[in-house]
Amino acid sequence: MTITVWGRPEAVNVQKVLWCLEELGLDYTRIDAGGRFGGLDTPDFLAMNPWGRVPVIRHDDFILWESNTILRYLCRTFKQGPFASLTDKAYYQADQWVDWLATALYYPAFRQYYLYQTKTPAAEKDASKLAAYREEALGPLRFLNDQLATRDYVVSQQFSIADLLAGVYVDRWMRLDSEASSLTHIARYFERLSQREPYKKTILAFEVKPA
Ligand SMILES: N[C@@H](CCC(=O)N[C@@H](CS)C(=O)NCC(=O)O)C(=O)O
Repeated sequence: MTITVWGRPEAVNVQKVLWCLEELGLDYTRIDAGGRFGGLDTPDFLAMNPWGRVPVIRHDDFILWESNTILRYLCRTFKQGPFASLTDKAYYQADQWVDWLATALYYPAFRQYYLYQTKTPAAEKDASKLAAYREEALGPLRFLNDQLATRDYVVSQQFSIADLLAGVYVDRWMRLDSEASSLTHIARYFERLSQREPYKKTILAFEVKPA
């Protein structure tokens, strides 16, 4: 059995997949692709993902792209580690949060704030624009904060694939926003995740700072 992942290790969507593989305790090979490594427009890469984005995963001869689909595939194919006792209902409850995190929190609200913070040089940052993006991101972040007031992980007391999205976004929030800790349940959740070796290795090991 071989698993190969194409993607640069600091990219949000790639990190979710690498973190998942580490949680599952699977061996895999990662190949640099995208960003400064390029390679997304070659015929070989486009044959795997015609949309030309990372991550892409190959499990033996099975190829998949779209990070959240990859997470669903991995946790259902390899029912081990934190997914060892996953029931169908628990899976769908987690998947509901995957969709919410991807569509209500990340696109476009949090992504807009995150990209502006990390890509726009300090001297070019417009304070009112930054404040408006931040306010937009705070809507779903406050909702997530309330959810985390009564449980250790996004869905329940059990780690799930929803945490693989939330954990990556929360990492950016905590490291980019000077007042991030005011969302106290998110801050505690970040501390909790930060104890996990797979999180340290695939998320915390990479620098995140405002441009
Ligand atoms: N919806 C896709 C988004 C894929 C995507 O946009 N990936 C980014 C990296 S996070 C990418 O390939 N950017 C071009 C590049 O890295 O050169 C997913 O979740 O996999």
